[in-house]
Amino acid sequence: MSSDKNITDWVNPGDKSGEFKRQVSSFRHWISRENGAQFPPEKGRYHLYVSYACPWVRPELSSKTTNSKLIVGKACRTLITRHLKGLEDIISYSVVHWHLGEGGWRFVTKDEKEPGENVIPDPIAGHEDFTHLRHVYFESEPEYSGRYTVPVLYDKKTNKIVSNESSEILRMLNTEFNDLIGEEYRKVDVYPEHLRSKIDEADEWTYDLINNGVYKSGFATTAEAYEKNVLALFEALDRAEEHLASHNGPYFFGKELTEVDIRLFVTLIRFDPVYVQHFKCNIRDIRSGYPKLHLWMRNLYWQHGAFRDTTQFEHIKWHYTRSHTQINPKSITPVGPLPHILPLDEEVRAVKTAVPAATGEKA
Ligand SMILES: N[C@@H](CCC(=O)N[C@@H](CS)C(=O)NCC(=O)O)C(=O)O
Repeated sequence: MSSDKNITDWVNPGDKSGEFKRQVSSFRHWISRENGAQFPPEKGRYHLYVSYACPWVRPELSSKTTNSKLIVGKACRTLITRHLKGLEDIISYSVVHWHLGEGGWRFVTKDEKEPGENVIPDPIAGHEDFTHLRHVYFESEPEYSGRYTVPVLYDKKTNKIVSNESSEILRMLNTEFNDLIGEEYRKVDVYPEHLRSKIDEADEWTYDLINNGVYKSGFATTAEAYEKNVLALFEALDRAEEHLASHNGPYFFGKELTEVDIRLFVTLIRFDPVYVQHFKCNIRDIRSGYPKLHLWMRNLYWQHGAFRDTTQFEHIKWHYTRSHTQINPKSITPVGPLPHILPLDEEVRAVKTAVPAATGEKA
């Protein structure tokens, strides 16, 4: 990113539409099992740089779960997949500091203690002087001029970034390490052949209107851009709610957990705690406005360590409310909603009254 730009310039200041346009990822190599591949799957060779704050990331899961008012675990797409596929001993990971400041994501210093596992200085040998993720980008490409985004899949052998595109990283983790993992993990397939066209179709609208829709609403710098995007976002949430109502869960496509669950979860888990107020996505919230989505999300969270343990609400809330000073200049983090996620068998009052069957109670 050139030095005359601010990190908070999510919308190009010269862009009269006021609309946020996400940049295209620049590192698009693939780890591949094919003979002669430039990046073959190997135990211990690759590293994931992630942020617990960012829905695009994929942190790791641990067996122990902390569940207090403010801490609930750690999250993200690529990390969820890493855990589901049993790749913990094969691909290492580390987490950047939750604050996104000038110069982009930074690593914690040796003396800093932030919540969550693996929030550590850059652990790669030779990176002792790297204070920011941008140093990893420059190491790979000295002339790099884009944004320094997470996640980054990094090759420790060649000191190159393999990919900074989470949807592609997710697919690599799903299949390309299958020769290195046990049978129980090999059979986990979040992009199964028979559901591919449905997954692709769902990914398309859920990505544009929901995952990116919250950002397009929140980063808009004109009322027109905001209103257009927030209305489209809620229409898409209505569509997802109807979809779930017509499928027998617990997952988006019924009995099989797919990448649609992973991709949608990371946005919906942030919805009530952050997007409702910070990005003005407040036509409804999930807990009182979308009973099916709410139940689907809580099922993933409470029944699967891969989702729960990768959700770190402190990183999530602090990141958005204290990094986006163009939206929240005083950096005050709203306390609620409390709890950040409801237990599986509890509903907010409005839902209990309207849909008694949701909790099994009589009206
Ligand atoms: N296409 C990328 C987008 C990733 C992305 O936008 N990451 C955000 C965090 S959610 C980021 O790192 N932003 C930092 C910046 O733009 O300076 C992906 O899906 O992997």
